Amino acid sequence: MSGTPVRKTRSGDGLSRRRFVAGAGAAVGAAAIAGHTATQAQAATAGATAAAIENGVRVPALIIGTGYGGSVTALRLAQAGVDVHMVEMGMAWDTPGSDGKIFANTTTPDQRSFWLRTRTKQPLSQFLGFPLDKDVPKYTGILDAEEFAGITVYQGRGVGGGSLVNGGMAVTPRRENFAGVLPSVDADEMYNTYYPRANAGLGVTNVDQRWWESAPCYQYARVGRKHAQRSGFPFVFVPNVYDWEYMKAEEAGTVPKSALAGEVIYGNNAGKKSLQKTYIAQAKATGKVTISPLHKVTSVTPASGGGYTVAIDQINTSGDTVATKTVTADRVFFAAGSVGTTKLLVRLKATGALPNLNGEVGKGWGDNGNVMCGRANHMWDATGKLQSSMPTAGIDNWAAGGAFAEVAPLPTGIETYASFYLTITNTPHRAEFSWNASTGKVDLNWQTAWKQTSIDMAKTIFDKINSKEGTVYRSDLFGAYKIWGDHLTYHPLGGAVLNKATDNYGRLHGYQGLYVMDGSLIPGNTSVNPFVTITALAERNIEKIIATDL
Ligand code: FAE
Repeated sequence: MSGTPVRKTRSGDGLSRRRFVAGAGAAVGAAAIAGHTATQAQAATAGATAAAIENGVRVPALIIGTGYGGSVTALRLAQAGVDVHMVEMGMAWDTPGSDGKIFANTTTPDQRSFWLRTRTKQPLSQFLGFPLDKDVPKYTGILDAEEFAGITVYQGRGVGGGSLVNGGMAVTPRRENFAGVLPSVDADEMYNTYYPRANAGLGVTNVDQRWWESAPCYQYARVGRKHAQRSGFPFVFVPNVYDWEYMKAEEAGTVPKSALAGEVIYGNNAGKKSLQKTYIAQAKATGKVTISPLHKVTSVTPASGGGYTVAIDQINTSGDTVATKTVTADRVFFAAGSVGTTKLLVRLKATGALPNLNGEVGKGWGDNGNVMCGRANHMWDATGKLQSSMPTAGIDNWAAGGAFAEVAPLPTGIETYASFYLTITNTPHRAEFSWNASTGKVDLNWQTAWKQTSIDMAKTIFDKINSKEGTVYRSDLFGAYKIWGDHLTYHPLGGAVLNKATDNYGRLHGYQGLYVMDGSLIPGNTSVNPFVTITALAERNIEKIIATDL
């Protein structure tokens, strides 16, 4: 008997469109069925802060962005005795909205969910043929779906960057793949010192496998394991930053549900150790770190008396500029994420603010080979009504097929019989950012057709599984009759590549005192989910910079 995508869940089987609320989570996607009334929560007013950076000040170190690279940099500089100012365009995310929660649920996006959009742009745009996106008030929400020609790049916005919205899947690449990830970096140092330091700093731990084996919320992952192994693929457990004891308590019903309520891409209200709870908390505790949310850096240029003049727009929650500030910084650390950092550098080079940046700036950008898909299982392979939004496992076919597939949740609250995957592939394609003087914007020359390489690599896993199991791909998640989620990435990497645009430690060529500290250093691919590598590389680089430059 073969499972078809729609048979078991359509309304004829007792599920009306209105009753049904679909969501997809973790490093996956999200959806709220059209017609479902979203929580019209007043969003968090977080953002205004008494400690915001003041116009005209001179600071020793200014960090642009508060994601992984920025947070590591802040903590280590502060521990070395340096006063640090972090500038973040997103909100602080420390104040509950009128529903009592800081973050919106995955299944009911509201204005808190998207960055300055009037309509949601959910990674899973459809379910059973119904479009899922809906109108929302324009607001400085948590997830940015930034559109370039041919690709939508999802990124976290707020204090904590991508750690606010991601699936917490904390994967160290296999050692044999590392030379392909960061060829100029000493692998021994990374695996002996910096990966362990990053994992400790992030609070990375493994799921209790005995609990996992019987937990209803990981039935989907156990089905994923069965199918992987029956087709001969290695199934690997991967660590996460979620607090497993909290998840067990969620299951027991003794604490408010977060992962088990499907919370992920619009934030987790409990359980996940985002950077706010790890590196940033530690950095703040030094007393030497100031964070200015809702402040966006617009320019960095050499100051006449030494250091750099940094122009900053303070914005309100509608995205309007309410004040413009100019400060001077002895050193500036670009940690605005692969897209944020690269857009700034490309514009500043082209418009004459930083003309000495080299010709590598803007190059080497990749999507970590991301492609998504779902499979329709047979009825005897139910994936569970209750699904934890935190992934715990992957299917490793990197060596043979160039694909590593995260066994991802689809936490809809109903039985869908679907298996869902975010696959990272060994794509060779790299795009370049360039300045478009006529539009005054930075363009990316990504080609839609390049995703076919990633699809072919993902198919080395899923064609085989489908053939073995007698199952089919789902074709109702990314558009009508569209199997592959090939229009997006969750993992932007590159644009200011290590040892090319910068030296081998992130110092930008052409300017003393300017550094790149984030995912833009990594040339387009990490072979697994990227944030542990971004964190470990930042640990390595800042240690060197503190030892030699300060
Ligand atoms: P990032 O974390 O993006 O931080 C950059 C920060 O800079 C952001 O807070 C920006 O708002 C801010 N910014 C940008 N421009 C400016 C400006 N001009 N002025 C001031 N601030 C600015 O950078 N990775 C994993 O390893 N495991 C996962 O399970 C996983 N799941 C994901 C799920 C989703 C939905 C998404 C979107 C990503 C996921 N990722 C995952 C990717 C991961 O979050 C991402 O690689 C890192 O967050 C990138 O870290 P960076 O430090 O480079």
